[in-house]
Amino acid sequence: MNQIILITGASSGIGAACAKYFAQAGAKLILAARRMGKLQQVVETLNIQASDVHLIQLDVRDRIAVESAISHLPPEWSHIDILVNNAGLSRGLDKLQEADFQDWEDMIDTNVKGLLYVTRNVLPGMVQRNKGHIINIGSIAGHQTYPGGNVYCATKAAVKSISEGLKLDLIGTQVRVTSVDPGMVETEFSNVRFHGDNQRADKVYQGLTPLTPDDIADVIFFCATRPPHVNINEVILMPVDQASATLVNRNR
Ligand code: NDP
Ligand code: 8X3
Repeated sequence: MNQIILITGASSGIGAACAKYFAQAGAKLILAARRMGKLQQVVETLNIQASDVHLIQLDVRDRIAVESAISHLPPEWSHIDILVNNAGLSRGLDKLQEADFQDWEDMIDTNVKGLLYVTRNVLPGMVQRNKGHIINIGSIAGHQTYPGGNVYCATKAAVKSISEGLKLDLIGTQVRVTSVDPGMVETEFSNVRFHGDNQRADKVYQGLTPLTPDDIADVIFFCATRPPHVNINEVILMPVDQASATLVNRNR
């Protein structure tokens, strides 16, 4: 695969698994996240030459930093073929009337505005070259709202609308748009949601077999490697033990 892929949120979970899948296929990787040390740890696990990976310490919530990072890419890294908009998080699982304002800011600024900032800076080059693929990581939370999910679900519903809007706006170009929308995947997601309460996070996956980050990366890789005339618009996947956002079999 002679392509350059930018993966946001590559320091953990689904983003790190995507780095592995695309590295194995010979892609050149631009990996972005806030925790540079974790990005470096991910790179150490990859079978990749140092010249085939470019790390960016980036907070996608910072519009100026995003613009600067993309516009200052070395020329050999500037023609991005695939963007995986994966950076995202949930904060809290509280009733709306009791929720924390900062949790809302974190989710909306990262999952919606951050995704838009990165896309807005990468997409003009794709349109100009008439080639590229935007892969957004949505969620079943964008399709179904669950108790306490209010704002997180709203951000993922926004991702769904943004993906659909992009597909409309890109008609007439060869740029592809895909939304990959998982159910429960065991990553740092629940630790982040519960502000480091690992016991509460572990309970989310108790008694069931959740999806793994590799399961999602496998689907993302499949979407990215279809013939150029094929656009996979949306993939929804969940564990066999999950039937909806709230109906889960915990009898494993
Ligand atoms: P993780 O917490 O393991 O990974 C999240 C990644 O996002 C990390 O690499 C983190 O890096 C990065 N990130 C968070 N905030 C920012 C920021 N402001 N700027 C840059 N990077 C950021 O969770 P997942 O792998 O599960 O999550 C990846 C995506 O998948 C998210 O969009 C999530 O909503 C979505 N998703 C997850 C599901 C699940 O059940 N796990 C199901 C459906 C969708 P760092 O902290 O270093 O910045
Ligand atoms: C993550 C899946 O069900 O916790 O988006 O919202 S869920």
